[in-house]
Amino acid sequence: MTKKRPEGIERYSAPAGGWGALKAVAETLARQQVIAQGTATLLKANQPEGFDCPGCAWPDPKHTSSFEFCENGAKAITWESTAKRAGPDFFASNTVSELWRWTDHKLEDEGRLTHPMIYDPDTDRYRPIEWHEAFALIGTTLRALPSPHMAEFYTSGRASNEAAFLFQLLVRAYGTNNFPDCSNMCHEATSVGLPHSIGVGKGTVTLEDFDHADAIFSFGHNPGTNHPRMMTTLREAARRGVPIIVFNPLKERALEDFAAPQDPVEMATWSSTRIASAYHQVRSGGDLAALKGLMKRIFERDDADLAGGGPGVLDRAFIAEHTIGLDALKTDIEQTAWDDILAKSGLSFEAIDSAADVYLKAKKVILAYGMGITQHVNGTANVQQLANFLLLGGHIGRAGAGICPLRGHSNVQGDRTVGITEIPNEALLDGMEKAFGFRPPSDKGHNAVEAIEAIIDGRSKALICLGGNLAVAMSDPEATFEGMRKLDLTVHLATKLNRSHLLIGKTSLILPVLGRTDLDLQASGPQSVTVEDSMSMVHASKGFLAPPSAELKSEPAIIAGIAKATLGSKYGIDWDAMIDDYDRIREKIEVVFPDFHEFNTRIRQPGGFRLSVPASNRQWRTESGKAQFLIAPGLDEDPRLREADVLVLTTLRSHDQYNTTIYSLDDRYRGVFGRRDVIFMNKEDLAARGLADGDTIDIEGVGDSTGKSVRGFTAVAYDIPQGSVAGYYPEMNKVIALADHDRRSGTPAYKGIPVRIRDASEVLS
Ligand SMILES: Nc1nc2c(c(=O)[nH]1)N[C@H]1C(S)=C(S)[C@@H](COP(=O)(O)OP(=O)(O)OC[C@H]3O[C@@H](n4cnc5c(=O)[nH]c(N)nc54)[C@H](O)[C@@H]3O)O[C@H]1N2
Ligand SMILES: Nc1nc2c(c(=O)[nH]1)N[C@H]1C(S)=C(S)[C@@H](COP(=O)(O)OP(=O)(O)OC[C@H]3O[C@@H](n4cnc5c(=O)[nH]c(N)nc54)[C@H](O)[C@@H]3O)O[C@H]1N2
Ligand SMILES: [Mo]
Repeated sequence: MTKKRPEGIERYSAPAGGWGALKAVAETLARQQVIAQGTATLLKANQPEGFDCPGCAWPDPKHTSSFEFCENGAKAITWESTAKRAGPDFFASNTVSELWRWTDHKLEDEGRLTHPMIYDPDTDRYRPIEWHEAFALIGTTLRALPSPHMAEFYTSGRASNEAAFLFQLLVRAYGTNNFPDCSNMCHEATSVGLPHSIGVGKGTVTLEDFDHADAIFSFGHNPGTNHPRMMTTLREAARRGVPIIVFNPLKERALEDFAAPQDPVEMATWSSTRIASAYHQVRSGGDLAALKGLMKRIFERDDADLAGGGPGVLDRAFIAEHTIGLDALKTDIEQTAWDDILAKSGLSFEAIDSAADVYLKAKKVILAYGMGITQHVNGTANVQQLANFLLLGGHIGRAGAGICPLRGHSNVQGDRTVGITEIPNEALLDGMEKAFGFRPPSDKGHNAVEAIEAIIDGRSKALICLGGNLAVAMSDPEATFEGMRKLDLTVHLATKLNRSHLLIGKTSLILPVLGRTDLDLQASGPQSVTVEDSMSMVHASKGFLAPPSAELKSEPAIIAGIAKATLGSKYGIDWDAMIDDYDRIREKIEVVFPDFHEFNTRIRQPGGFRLSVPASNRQWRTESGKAQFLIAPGLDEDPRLREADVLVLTTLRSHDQYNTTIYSLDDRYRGVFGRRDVIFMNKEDLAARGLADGDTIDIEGVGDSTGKSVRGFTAVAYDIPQGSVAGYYPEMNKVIALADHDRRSGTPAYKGIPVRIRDASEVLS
């Protein structure tokens, strides 16, 4: 007799994709009441004359072919192009205190924001305000601050290059580098780690490289949900017989087995393609050990080959010409014992050996990675070890090979490129001076964690958010919420209502923006914006839907409005001209960042253009002028993990969510339906605590996160390595302290939080 599973928990054994994905899209269209225009909207995604899909940063084949079917892209698009509206009537009938009790899903599901709104303390409601009054209020408050460093300017990665560039211009002209951005919570470990390794903080591969790779390594990402169009690429590679080696604690369905909804044969025959040729369930936080194991095996094989009179297995010509640091790396790896590698990674010697074997047989290796690598206290070290691994075989800077960080938001990479950074370099400052005639401040500003700390301490008094849901995305929401409620000014440029907007300061404003799909009409006619994908391709995006309300403004127009009210004629910047015609913004981008030369011409070519990535051509812009093998001594990610009874919590996105946006409570491929209050656990870990599948549990943070907890969740027996547990983001953020972050990049350690788990009936100490 099979035991009854907890409510809403089932086993999903079909391939990912397939008919289930098509059904999900139909349901999404219906729920968002966009059936008539919805299909037409979807067909304009990622077309030469269409808009860029806001779902993820995976490139499309030159943005010239028909849109690849993508269930989660469809969800992102319909969520934005919904017929539902949250207008003045809605705000008049709900107090902020009432709205606070709504779920995150319900807040956003009310629909698109239609009017600029200001909080009225007398009624505890948001009420409409005229745009010019809103701008004046923001300008007056910002000017009244004793120092520009007392304001924080957050960017979420949907903002276009044009919006982000104007935002950094406003902020630098105002006088600070306080640029917390979503990248600080995401791929910051890449931005900090890779420049030392290979001289650039971006990926080196293009989509075409995947056609030529003969081995693909995948670390810590879940493309079936988060980069679904990557599945087309992985599927093609798998069908060509390319080994795909996955390192992930969870058996993500799409990485195992995938049915392509565009493939008539697979759809008609209910067949599918096996994706991973080998699936290694590394322990959460065990990647450093796994990578050192892989490299140890490569060095051992190299030594053996040399001893036998062979040439060795490393790419010695490449290493000699292009790298430094090999000997130090080898010493470090040799000092790392196999026993420790196996214990920390949770993998067998045979598993590591077989993966090393695939690597050594391949001539061209691509390594793709996501949040499973970056969101750890040693995220930067993880990223640098990935680079070491590739450099041993010369797999960077040649066709068919390279490193492929999977960026998150659709333009998070572009926002960084056009100046959203708390640490401006000389080139950026010089460029700004050349373009606008003033030299911006050079002192380091706040990243996301530092901004929240400053807000909590009362050192920062104003927060302006270009999109996003910072308070919910960040660790330790309770402390973050309390801090934000002490602000003098909160301003949110947003498409939809979320919890961050309900954290009321002395003055609080919500400013509704046009989205990607909306027509953006300015004085010179309809405007395009530009975005950069994970592979450094820049292309245009042009919305075409009638905006949800005539009151909406574009992000660039709102930023210009704030700028004029705050800065007046300071530095003689012609904000109006840039809004009348976004070509004028792009002309300035080109002056600041010469890589964008002939920007307005090249962006009009179908497919756009690729920004230069020097490492792709084996030009290394590092301190030494070479690619650098870098060491990360030891293996212990975190000594707290050695304490008794401690498990490592990793936090995940469900299939039906976009970051803090929760589309529904289902997570189809993991077999979870109608709920998110679950923790996936290994059955041995359950048994060791006297727990069973379905028991109610409490989760409490350890170390920096001591005192943070979540109670009353349900334990679910799951295929996950012993010692690792998983729960959903953002629910689990309550267990994570702000101090729990990568020591070098500040990226919160969302994937490696030490916790204790107990039966909810036991009183926690
Ligand atoms: N539909 C949809 N698309 C999205 C998003 C979304 O929320 N929804 N978010 C966007 C954003 S901002 C981002 S950053 C990306 C995120 O894309 P991913 O990086 O795929 O995001 P996560 O859900 O955080 O999943 C990380 C994966 O890492 C695995 N993992 C967890 N811990 C570890 C570990 O210690 N080691 C290893 N090797 N693996 C581990 C998990 O099992 C999971 O498969 O997606 C973008 N695209
Ligand atoms: N525990 C845990 N926490 C995490 C993570 C994790 O894996 N685990 N992941 C982290 C990562 S990778 C990221 S990137 C952050 C995400 O952090 P954010 O980027 O701050 O969060 P989102 O949920 O993407 O923001 C959603 C809101 O953006 C607004 N929005 C949507 N489209 C637009 C638009 O076109 N313009 C404007 N102005 N606003 C728009 C809507 O109002 C919507 O409510 O979360 C981080 N937090
Ligand atoms: Mo992200």
